[in-house]
Amino acid sequence: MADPFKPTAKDRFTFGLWTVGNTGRDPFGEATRPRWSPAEIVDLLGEVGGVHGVNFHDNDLVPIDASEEESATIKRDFAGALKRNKLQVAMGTTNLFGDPAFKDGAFTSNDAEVRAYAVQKTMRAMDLAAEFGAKIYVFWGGREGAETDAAKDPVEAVRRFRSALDFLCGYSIEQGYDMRFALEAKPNEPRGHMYFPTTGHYLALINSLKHAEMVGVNPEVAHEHMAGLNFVHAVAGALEAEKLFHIDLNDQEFGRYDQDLRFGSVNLKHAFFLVKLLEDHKYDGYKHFDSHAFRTADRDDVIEFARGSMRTYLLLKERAKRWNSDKEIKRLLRKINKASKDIDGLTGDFTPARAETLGAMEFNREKLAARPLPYERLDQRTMEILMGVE
Ligand code: DIG
Ligand code: MN
Ligand code: MN
Repeated sequence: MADPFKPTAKDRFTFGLWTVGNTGRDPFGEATRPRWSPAEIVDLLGEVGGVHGVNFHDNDLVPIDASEEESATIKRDFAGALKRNKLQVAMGTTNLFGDPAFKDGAFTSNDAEVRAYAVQKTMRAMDLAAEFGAKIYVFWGGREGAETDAAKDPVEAVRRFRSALDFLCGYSIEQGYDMRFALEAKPNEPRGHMYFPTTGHYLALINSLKHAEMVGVNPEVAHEHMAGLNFVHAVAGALEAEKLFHIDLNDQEFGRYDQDLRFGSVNLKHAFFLVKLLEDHKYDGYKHFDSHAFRTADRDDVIEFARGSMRTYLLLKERAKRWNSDKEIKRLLRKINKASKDIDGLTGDFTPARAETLGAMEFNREKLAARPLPYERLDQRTMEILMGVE
Protein backbone atom coordinates (compact mmCIF):
# COMPACT_ATOMS: atom_id res chain seq x y z
CA MET A 1 0.00 0.00 0.00
CA ALA A 2 1.32 3.51 -0.89
CA ASP A 3 2.70 5.42 2.09
CA PRO A 4 0.07 8.16 2.82
CA PHE A 5 2.78 10.29 4.42
CA LYS A 6 5.10 10.30 1.41
CA PRO A 7 5.43 13.90 0.12
CA THR A 8 4.86 14.91 -3.49
CA ALA A 9 5.65 18.14 -5.35
CA LYS A 10 2.00 19.10 -4.83
CA ASP A 11 2.69 19.57 -1.10
CA ARG A 12 4.91 22.54 -2.06
CA PHE A 13 7.68 21.70 0.38
CA THR A 14 10.91 23.58 -0.27
CA PHE A 15 14.46 23.72 1.12
CA GLY A 16 17.09 26.46 0.86
CA LEU A 17 20.50 25.57 -0.59
CA TRP A 18 21.89 26.70 2.77
CA THR A 19 19.64 24.32 4.76
CA VAL A 20 20.47 20.83 3.48
CA GLY A 21 23.81 22.31 2.37
CA ASN A 22 24.68 23.40 5.92
CA THR A 23 28.22 22.16 6.62
CA GLY A 24 27.77 21.78 10.40
CA ARG A 25 30.13 24.65 11.16
CA ASP A 26 29.05 26.61 14.25
CA PRO A 27 30.56 29.45 16.29
CA PHE A 28 32.48 26.86 18.32
CA GLY A 29 33.56 24.33 15.73
CA GLU A 30 34.58 23.72 12.17
CA ALA A 31 32.53 22.03 9.44
CA THR A 32 31.67 18.35 9.87
CA ARG A 33 30.35 17.97 6.31
CA PRO A 34 31.81 18.91 2.94
CA ARG A 35 30.61 22.08 1.19
CA TRP A 36 28.52 20.59 -1.61
CA SER A 37 27.99 22.60 -4.82
CA PRO A 38 24.51 23.93 -5.64
CA ALA A 39 24.10 21.15 -8.24
CA GLU A 40 25.10 18.49 -5.67
CA ILE A 41 22.58 19.94 -3.21
CA VAL A 42 19.82 19.80 -5.80
CA ASP A 43 20.77 16.18 -6.57
CA LEU A 44 20.56 15.45 -2.83
CA LEU A 45 17.03 16.96 -2.75
CA GLY A 46 16.16 14.79 -5.73
CA GLU A 47 17.31 11.76 -3.71
CA VAL A 48 15.18 12.91 -0.73
CA GLY A 49 12.09 12.66 -2.96
CA GLY A 50 8.86 14.64 -2.96
CA VAL A 51 10.49 18.08 -2.72
CA HIS A 52 8.80 20.84 -4.76
CA GLY A 53 11.50 23.45 -4.88
CA VAL A 54 14.76 24.98 -3.78
CA ASN A 55 15.56 28.51 -2.54
CA PHE A 56 18.81 30.46 -2.49
CA HIS A 57 20.57 33.58 -1.27
CA ASP A 58 22.45 35.14 -4.17
CA ASN A 59 25.80 34.00 -2.75
CA ASP A 60 24.64 30.43 -1.95
CA LEU A 61 24.51 30.03 -5.72
CA VAL A 62 27.15 32.44 -7.01
CA PRO A 63 30.00 33.32 -4.59
CA ILE A 64 30.35 37.08 -4.07
CA ASP A 65 33.79 37.13 -5.76
CA ALA A 66 33.00 34.69 -8.62
CA SER A 67 34.13 35.71 -12.11
CA GLU A 68 31.63 35.96 -14.98
CA GLU A 69 32.82 32.60 -16.28
CA GLU A 70 32.66 30.86 -12.90
CA SER A 71 29.17 32.27 -12.44
CA ALA A 72 28.05 31.00 -15.85
CA THR A 73 29.40 27.50 -15.12
CA ILE A 74 27.72 27.37 -11.70
CA LYS A 75 24.40 28.53 -13.12
CA ARG A 76 24.58 26.05 -15.98
CA ASP A 77 25.31 23.12 -13.63
CA PHE A 78 22.56 24.30 -11.26
CA ALA A 79 20.03 24.56 -14.11
CA GLY A 80 20.97 21.04 -15.24
CA ALA A 81 20.45 19.67 -11.73
CA LEU A 82 17.05 21.40 -11.44
CA LYS A 83 16.01 19.83 -14.74
CA ARG A 84 17.12 16.28 -13.98
CA ASN A 85 15.51 16.40 -10.52
CA LYS A 86 12.38 18.25 -11.71
CA LEU A 87 12.75 20.93 -9.03
CA GLN A 88 11.64 24.58 -9.25
CA VAL A 89 13.32 27.62 -7.74
CA ALA A 90 10.59 28.82 -5.39
CA MET A 91 12.15 31.76 -3.54
CA GLY A 92 15.17 34.01 -3.77
CA THR A 93 16.78 36.24 -1.18
CA THR A 94 19.90 38.33 -0.70
CA ASN A 95 22.82 37.73 1.61
CA LEU A 96 23.05 41.15 3.21
CA PHE A 97 24.61 39.79 6.39
CA GLY A 98 27.80 37.88 5.52
CA ASP A 99 30.10 40.44 3.93
CA PRO A 100 31.94 42.71 6.42
CA ALA A 101 30.68 45.69 4.41
CA PHE A 102 27.35 45.03 6.13
CA LYS A 103 28.86 44.93 9.62
CA ASP A 104 26.51 47.72 10.73
CA GLY A 105 23.52 46.79 8.64
CA ALA A 106 22.65 46.99 4.97
CA PHE A 107 19.55 49.12 4.26
CA THR A 108 19.84 50.72 7.74
CA SER A 109 23.62 51.30 7.72
CA ASN A 110 24.88 54.70 8.85
CA ASP A 111 26.93 54.84 5.66
CA ALA A 112 25.00 56.01 2.58
CA GLU A 113 27.38 54.11 0.30
CA VAL A 114 26.70 50.83 2.15
CA ARG A 115 22.94 51.49 1.89
CA ALA A 116 23.30 52.06 -1.87
CA TYR A 117 25.48 48.97 -2.30
CA ALA A 118 22.88 46.89 -0.38
CA VAL A 119 20.11 48.04 -2.76
CA GLN A 120 22.32 47.37 -5.79
CA LYS A 121 23.25 43.90 -4.48
CA THR A 122 19.57 43.15 -3.94
CA MET A 123 18.69 44.26 -7.47
CA ARG A 124 21.33 41.87 -8.86
CA ALA A 125 20.09 39.09 -6.58
CA MET A 126 16.52 39.72 -7.76
CA ASP A 127 17.76 39.45 -11.38
CA LEU A 128 19.33 36.07 -10.49
CA ALA A 129 16.19 34.83 -8.74
CA ALA A 130 14.03 35.98 -11.68
CA GLU A 131 16.37 34.19 -14.10
CA PHE A 132 15.39 30.95 -12.34
CA GLY A 133 11.70 31.82 -12.14
CA ALA A 134 11.34 32.68 -8.45
CA LYS A 135 8.22 34.75 -7.70
CA ILE A 136 8.70 35.07 -3.94
CA TYR A 137 11.52 37.29 -2.66
CA VAL A 138 12.42 37.21 1.03
CA PHE A 139 14.02 40.00 3.04
CA TRP A 140 15.64 38.90 6.31
CA GLY A 141 17.38 41.86 7.90
CA GLY A 142 20.21 39.82 9.42
CA ARG A 143 22.36 42.83 10.28
CA GLU A 144 19.64 45.47 10.56
CA GLY A 145 19.99 46.20 14.22
CA ALA A 146 22.17 47.54 16.99
CA GLU A 147 24.28 46.65 19.99
CA THR A 148 24.04 50.23 21.25
CA ASP A 149 21.27 52.66 20.42
CA ALA A 150 23.85 55.43 20.68
CA ALA A 151 24.81 54.47 17.10
CA LYS A 152 21.54 55.14 15.33
CA ASP A 153 18.15 56.74 15.76
CA PRO A 154 15.79 53.74 15.46
CA VAL A 155 13.19 55.96 13.80
CA GLU A 156 15.72 56.80 11.10
CA ALA A 157 16.48 53.05 10.76
CA VAL A 158 12.83 52.32 10.03
CA ARG A 159 12.75 55.07 7.41
CA ARG A 160 15.90 53.80 5.69
CA PHE A 161 14.49 50.28 5.60
CA ARG A 162 11.17 51.49 4.18
CA SER A 163 12.83 53.56 1.45
CA ALA A 164 14.96 50.58 0.32
CA LEU A 165 11.84 48.39 0.12
CA ASP A 166 9.88 51.03 -1.80
CA PHE A 167 12.75 51.38 -4.28
CA LEU A 168 13.07 47.61 -4.76
CA CYS A 169 9.31 47.19 -5.20
CA GLY A 170 9.63 49.76 -7.99
CA TYR A 171 12.51 47.78 -9.47
CA SER A 172 10.51 44.54 -9.51
CA ILE A 173 7.53 46.30 -11.14
CA GLU A 174 9.70 48.08 -13.74
CA GLN A 175 11.52 44.82 -14.58
CA GLY A 176 8.21 42.96 -14.84
CA TYR A 177 9.39 40.37 -12.31
CA ASP A 178 5.91 40.14 -10.74
CA MET A 179 7.57 39.23 -7.44
CA ARG A 180 5.90 39.26 -4.06
CA PHE A 181 8.16 40.34 -1.20
CA ALA A 182 8.05 38.46 2.11
CA LEU A 183 9.59 40.16 5.17
CA GLU A 184 11.15 37.88 7.77
CA ALA A 185 11.46 39.04 11.38
CA LYS A 186 13.90 37.95 14.07
CA PRO A 187 14.40 39.51 17.54
CA ASN A 188 18.21 39.21 17.78
CA GLU A 189 21.26 37.29 16.47
CA PRO A 190 23.50 38.13 14.78
CA ARG A 191 22.83 41.70 16.06
CA GLY A 192 22.29 42.29 19.75
CA HIS A 193 18.88 43.80 18.97
CA MET A 194 17.30 43.60 15.53
CA TYR A 195 14.91 46.15 14.04
CA PHE A 196 11.52 44.63 13.24
CA PRO A 197 11.93 41.84 15.82
CA THR A 198 8.58 40.11 15.25
CA THR A 199 6.16 39.42 12.41
CA GLY A 200 3.76 41.91 13.97
CA HIS A 201 6.32 44.72 13.53
CA TYR A 202 6.50 43.97 9.82
CA LEU A 203 2.72 43.73 9.45
CA ALA A 204 2.61 47.27 10.85
CA LEU A 205 5.36 48.52 8.50
CA ILE A 206 3.78 47.06 5.35
CA ASN A 207 0.78 49.38 5.50
CA SER A 208 3.13 52.38 5.13
CA LEU A 209 4.87 51.11 1.99
CA LYS A 210 4.29 52.61 -1.46
CA HIS A 211 3.52 49.17 -2.92
CA ALA A 212 1.99 47.49 0.13
CA GLU A 213 -0.07 45.16 -2.08
CA MET A 214 3.05 43.25 -3.16
CA VAL A 215 4.60 42.95 0.30
CA GLY A 216 3.76 40.30 2.91
CA VAL A 217 5.58 38.39 5.63
CA ASN A 218 7.68 35.22 5.99
CA PRO A 219 7.27 34.21 9.66
CA GLU A 220 9.75 31.68 11.04
CA VAL A 221 8.96 29.36 13.96
CA ALA A 222 12.36 29.72 15.61
CA HIS A 223 12.35 33.51 15.44
CA GLU A 224 8.98 34.09 17.16
CA HIS A 225 9.92 31.43 19.74
CA MET A 226 13.20 33.26 20.42
CA ALA A 227 11.01 36.25 21.31
CA GLY A 228 8.93 33.99 23.59
CA LEU A 229 5.85 34.41 21.38
CA ASN A 230 3.13 32.03 20.20
CA PHE A 231 4.04 31.34 16.57
CA VAL A 232 0.53 30.09 15.68
CA HIS A 233 -0.90 33.48 16.69
CA ALA A 234 1.76 35.34 14.66
CA VAL A 235 0.80 33.29 11.59
CA ALA A 236 -2.92 33.79 12.32
CA GLY A 237 -2.38 37.56 12.24
CA ALA A 238 -0.62 37.28 8.88
CA LEU A 239 -3.30 34.95 7.46
CA GLU A 240 -6.12 37.23 8.59
CA ALA A 241 -4.37 40.21 6.98
CA GLU A 242 -3.88 38.13 3.79
CA LYS A 243 -0.14 38.74 4.13
CA LEU A 244 1.17 35.20 4.67
CA PHE A 245 3.23 35.13 1.46
CA HIS A 246 5.73 32.49 2.63
CA ILE A 247 6.60 30.57 5.81
CA ASP A 248 9.85 29.26 7.33
CA LEU A 249 9.17 26.02 9.21
CA ASN A 250 11.57 24.65 11.79
CA ASP A 251 11.65 24.21 15.57
CA GLN A 252 13.27 25.87 18.55
CA GLU A 253 13.60 25.58 22.32
CA PHE A 254 12.25 28.76 23.90
CA GLY A 255 14.83 31.25 25.15
CA ARG A 256 17.78 29.88 23.14
CA TYR A 257 19.91 31.02 20.21
CA ASP A 258 18.42 30.31 16.74
CA GLN A 259 18.58 26.52 16.59
CA ASP A 260 16.82 25.99 13.23
CA LEU A 261 15.90 22.46 14.32
CA ARG A 262 13.91 19.96 12.25
CA PHE A 263 10.22 20.89 12.04
CA GLY A 264 8.14 19.45 14.89
CA SER A 265 11.17 18.01 16.70
CA VAL A 266 10.74 20.05 19.90
CA ASN A 267 7.27 21.54 20.35
CA LEU A 268 4.95 18.95 18.81
CA LYS A 269 1.77 20.54 20.18
CA HIS A 270 2.62 23.96 18.73
CA ALA A 271 3.54 22.29 15.44
CA PHE A 272 0.18 20.50 15.44
CA PHE A 273 -1.80 23.71 15.93
CA LEU A 274 0.32 25.43 13.26
CA VAL A 275 -0.36 22.69 10.68
CA LYS A 276 -4.05 22.70 11.66
CA LEU A 277 -4.19 26.49 11.17
CA LEU A 278 -2.46 26.37 7.78
CA GLU A 279 -4.65 23.49 6.57
CA ASP A 280 -7.92 24.85 8.03
CA HIS A 281 -7.25 28.17 6.26
CA LYS A 282 -6.08 26.45 3.04
CA TYR A 283 -2.66 28.13 2.96
CA ASP A 284 -1.39 27.27 -0.53
CA GLY A 285 2.02 28.97 -0.43
CA TYR A 286 5.41 27.32 -0.17
CA LYS A 287 6.29 25.49 3.05
CA HIS A 288 10.01 26.15 3.40
CA PHE A 289 12.04 24.18 5.94
CA ASP A 290 14.53 26.84 6.98
CA SER A 291 16.43 24.47 9.24
CA HIS A 292 19.41 22.16 9.18
CA ALA A 293 20.49 18.73 10.35
CA PHE A 294 22.43 18.23 13.61
CA ARG A 295 26.17 18.93 13.36
CA THR A 296 26.61 15.17 13.93
CA ALA A 297 24.76 14.26 10.72
CA ASP A 298 26.50 12.83 7.65
CA ARG A 299 24.98 13.03 4.13
CA ASP A 300 22.64 10.08 4.77
CA ASP A 301 21.39 11.69 7.97
CA VAL A 302 20.90 15.03 6.19
CA ILE A 303 18.59 13.17 3.81
CA GLU A 304 16.76 11.72 6.84
CA PHE A 305 16.50 15.27 8.26
CA ALA A 306 14.81 16.49 5.05
CA ARG A 307 12.51 13.46 4.82
CA GLY A 308 11.59 13.78 8.51
CA SER A 309 10.71 17.46 8.08
CA MET A 310 8.14 16.74 5.38
CA ARG A 311 6.87 13.52 6.99
CA THR A 312 6.16 15.28 10.28
CA TYR A 313 4.15 17.95 8.46
CA LEU A 314 2.07 15.30 6.67
CA LEU A 315 1.59 13.22 9.85
CA LEU A 316 0.34 16.34 11.67
CA LYS A 317 -1.88 17.20 8.69
CA GLU A 318 -3.58 13.81 9.13
CA ARG A 319 -3.86 14.38 12.92
CA ALA A 320 -5.52 17.75 12.21
CA LYS A 321 -8.05 16.04 9.92
CA ARG A 322 -8.61 13.44 12.69
CA TRP A 323 -9.15 16.24 15.24
CA ASN A 324 -11.65 18.05 13.01
CA SER A 325 -13.65 14.86 12.53
CA ASP A 326 -13.48 13.57 16.13
CA LYS A 327 -16.95 13.13 17.69
CA GLU A 328 -15.83 14.13 21.21
CA ILE A 329 -14.05 17.23 19.89
CA LYS A 330 -17.09 18.25 17.87
CA ARG A 331 -19.34 17.72 20.91
CA LEU A 332 -17.07 19.83 23.09
CA LEU A 333 -16.80 22.63 20.48
CA ARG A 334 -20.60 22.80 20.29
CA LYS A 335 -20.70 23.04 24.09
CA ILE A 336 -18.12 25.82 24.47
CA ASN A 337 -19.43 28.06 21.71
CA LYS A 338 -22.61 30.00 22.38
CA ALA A 339 -23.43 32.00 19.28
CA SER A 340 -26.42 34.29 18.88
CA LYS A 341 -27.23 35.92 15.57
CA ASP A 342 -29.25 38.76 17.14
CA ILE A 343 -26.56 39.69 19.66
CA ASP A 344 -23.68 39.33 17.13
CA GLY A 345 -25.68 41.48 14.72
CA LEU A 346 -25.94 44.14 17.40
CA THR A 347 -22.19 44.64 17.73
CA GLY A 348 -21.50 44.61 13.96
CA ASP A 349 -21.49 47.95 12.13
CA PHE A 350 -22.33 50.73 14.52
CA THR A 351 -25.76 52.39 14.34
CA PRO A 352 -27.31 54.61 17.01
CA ALA A 353 -30.28 52.21 17.13
CA ARG A 354 -28.01 49.26 17.87
CA ALA A 355 -26.19 51.22 20.53
CA GLU A 356 -29.56 52.08 22.11
CA THR A 357 -30.71 48.45 22.08
CA LEU A 358 -27.38 47.28 23.45
CA GLY A 359 -27.43 49.97 26.09
CA ALA A 360 -30.84 48.81 27.30
CA MET A 361 -29.92 45.10 27.54
CA GLU A 362 -29.69 43.38 30.95
CA PHE A 363 -26.78 40.91 31.46
CA ASN A 364 -26.71 38.43 34.31
CA ARG A 365 -23.00 38.33 35.21
CA GLU A 366 -23.36 35.39 37.62
CA LYS A 367 -25.06 33.35 34.90
CA LEU A 368 -22.36 34.28 32.38
CA ALA A 369 -19.61 33.38 34.85
CA ALA A 370 -21.22 30.04 35.69
CA ARG A 371 -21.21 28.74 32.12
CA PRO A 372 -19.08 25.53 31.93
CA LEU A 373 -15.99 25.60 29.67
CA PRO A 374 -14.53 22.04 29.66
CA TYR A 375 -11.18 23.10 28.20
CA GLU A 376 -9.30 20.52 30.27
CA ARG A 377 -11.37 17.75 28.64
CA LEU A 378 -10.93 19.41 25.21
CA ASP A 379 -7.17 19.76 25.62
CA GLN A 380 -6.77 16.24 26.99
CA ARG A 381 -8.68 14.81 24.02
CA THR A 382 -6.47 16.92 21.72
CA MET A 383 -3.32 15.50 23.34
CA GLU A 384 -4.72 11.96 23.05
CA ILE A 385 -5.41 12.47 19.34
CA LEU A 386 -1.84 13.76 19.00
CA MET A 387 -0.61 10.64 20.83
CA GLY A 388 -2.62 8.40 18.51
CA VAL A 389 -5.31 7.37 21.05
CA GLU A 390 -8.30 6.66 18.78
C1 DIG B 1 17.29 32.95 8.51
O1 DIG B 1 16.19 32.43 9.15
C2 DIG B 1 16.89 33.61 7.22
C3 DIG B 1 17.97 33.45 6.18
O2 DIG B 1 18.31 32.10 6.19
C4 DIG B 1 17.26 33.78 4.93
O3 DIG B 1 17.57 35.08 4.55
C5 DIG B 1 15.80 33.69 5.25
C6 DIG B 1 15.10 32.96 4.15
O4 DIG B 1 14.36 31.91 4.60
N1 DIG B 1 15.75 33.04 6.57
MN1 MN C 1 16.35 30.93 11.72
MN1 MN D 1 14.38 31.94 7.89
